Amino acid sequence: MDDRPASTSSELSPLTPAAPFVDRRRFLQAAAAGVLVAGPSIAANSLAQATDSTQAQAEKFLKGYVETWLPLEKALNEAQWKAVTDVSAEHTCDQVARALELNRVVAAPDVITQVQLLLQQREKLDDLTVRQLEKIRLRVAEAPGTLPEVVKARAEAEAQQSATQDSFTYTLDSGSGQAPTHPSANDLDAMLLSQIDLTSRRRVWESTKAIGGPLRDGLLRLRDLRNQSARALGFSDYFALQVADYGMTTEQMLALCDSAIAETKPLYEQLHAWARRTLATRYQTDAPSGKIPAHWLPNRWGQNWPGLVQGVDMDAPFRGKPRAYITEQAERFYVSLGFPPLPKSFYERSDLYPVDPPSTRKKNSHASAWHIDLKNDVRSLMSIVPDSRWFTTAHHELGHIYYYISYSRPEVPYLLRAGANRAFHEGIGDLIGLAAGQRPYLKQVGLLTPEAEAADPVKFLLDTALDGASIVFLPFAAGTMTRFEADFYAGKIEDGQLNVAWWKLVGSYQGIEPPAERLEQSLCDAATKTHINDDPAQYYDYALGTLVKFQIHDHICRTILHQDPRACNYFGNAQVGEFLREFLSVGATRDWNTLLRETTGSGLSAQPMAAYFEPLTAWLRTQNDGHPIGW
Ligand code: X8Z
Ligand code: ZN
Repeated sequence: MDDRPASTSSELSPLTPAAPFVDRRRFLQAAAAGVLVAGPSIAANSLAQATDSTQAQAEKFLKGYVETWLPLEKALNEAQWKAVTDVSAEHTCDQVARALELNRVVAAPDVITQVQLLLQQREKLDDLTVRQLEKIRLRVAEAPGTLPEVVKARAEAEAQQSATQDSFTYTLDSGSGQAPTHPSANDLDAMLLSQIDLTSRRRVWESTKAIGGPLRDGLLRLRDLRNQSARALGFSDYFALQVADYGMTTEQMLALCDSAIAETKPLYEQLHAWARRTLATRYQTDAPSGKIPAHWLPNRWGQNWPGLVQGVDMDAPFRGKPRAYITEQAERFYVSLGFPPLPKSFYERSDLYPVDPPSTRKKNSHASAWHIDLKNDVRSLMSIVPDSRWFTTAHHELGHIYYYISYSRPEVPYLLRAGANRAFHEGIGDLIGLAAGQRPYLKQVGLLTPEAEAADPVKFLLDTALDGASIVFLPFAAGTMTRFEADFYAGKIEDGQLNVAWWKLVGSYQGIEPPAERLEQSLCDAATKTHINDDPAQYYDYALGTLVKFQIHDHICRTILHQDPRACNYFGNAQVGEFLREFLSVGATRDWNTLLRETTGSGLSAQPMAAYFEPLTAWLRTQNDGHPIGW
């Protein structure tokens, strides 16, 4: 039974709709200057029939829009897929050409005019129609046809930035006079996880940061081009445009993120104090009394801290398993909940593994999920090696894939084949990842060593708090990343101060410091994080997705499974599957706040996440007794 009242004081700040984005003055000026000339286009006839009702006009407009947009969108997705799975000048060029072709039509000046005119009469339109028009409005601001030069320059700069990033070769100095090596991102991550010599660790960490320098100028240029697009449609900057998809302002989003950080900060401080002593013991040196040096941590950005808990070696059961096992076992979990098996084309078209030599093909090393045609062509890009991190990531990516599959049905218009919001999309796979990390399930499928099975439950909880999207992750996602991008697009960071601004945030939110001063011209540490380049101004999606994950998990455990949220088993439970499909299958046709409330009985809240880790806080306080807390 869900006994929590519908609205509790622990809910994060209530949301009010963001101010309408339409800058009437700018729009009318453009119209007067003759910029908004209707040419032959998808919208040309839709408002012509004065006798039609506004609703009928809108429907006609949407029909024409979708008919033109969908094939072009599919062609662009195909071109982008080729560009990220096989970086080449030809694929980059093709991607730019497809993007321009799409933009010319879907963000044409007359589309802008018609969408704005229709939205001015929103009270005459049904909810589903308004939602679709809103999606077009936001899409238009990505590439307004009124600024053709900017749109072209941006498409080229985006493609170039991705190509620079995805083709980057890491170089690791041996430190012993021998020739440097060229490890993959996976190799570097494995070294950060296992090496205990601090000099070697620093070399590895620094080599992971070398990618930032070549991306610096492109990022600055992209900031300006992205801002110009968004501002042309009345948004204060590009960050505000991305946040508008939640119906929120930048200030509301930052306040929401800050309150989630504040709610979990006492536990983060305890974890931080415990981790710096644990790491100091591992490296046989003194524990810092303040910030943790970045190269001490087992992740390039300190966004999670896996492998610190003794007796909880989650990688052991994966050693020696075939790499195909990772995705197939994740698929079995979804299928056990009543989701369909993945289409055959998923396995034929996805790119799931690192490139095997002798091939020299370059591909993006970060995981992603793709909905190529907004129907049943679903694919994933990964670089799976059999370990626990890729196991969690595979569940995350299949979460996106099963979301795509669930809302690809005739009742959901193509324009609304998206998550209730982007955080929902990120949260679903993480939810199943959290469920697949529970000991009863791991034991059932033979993924629990006897040692881990015997470990104190609090040790398991500790590992969950440190790893994945959880307590350690929040200050990075909701703090460092979100604040950096908000400030960056708002013009609050000077071009010559990117590293200074980045490390100030890392220091204050995460309590982490670089091993030495970071030079400004040759390095750009923010740009080492792929999302800053190719998924801009959206990282709060993961922070809010983390809250959504714990909120839904808590609800499932309490009201469907009647099991302890920290030791439960979803596997094979059809009722859990039905519950999930009910809200996944509506896509973006419903207001996300209402949907979350109907689904879990509460608005967005960090409380279920804090409650999940409650036993850990008491344990850490005892462990840290007498030691400094904070930085
Ligand atoms: O980027 C991702 C996914 C793809 S949507 C693998 N994640 C964030 C990251 O790696 O930084 C998942 C958790 C956070
Ligand atoms: Zn994701």
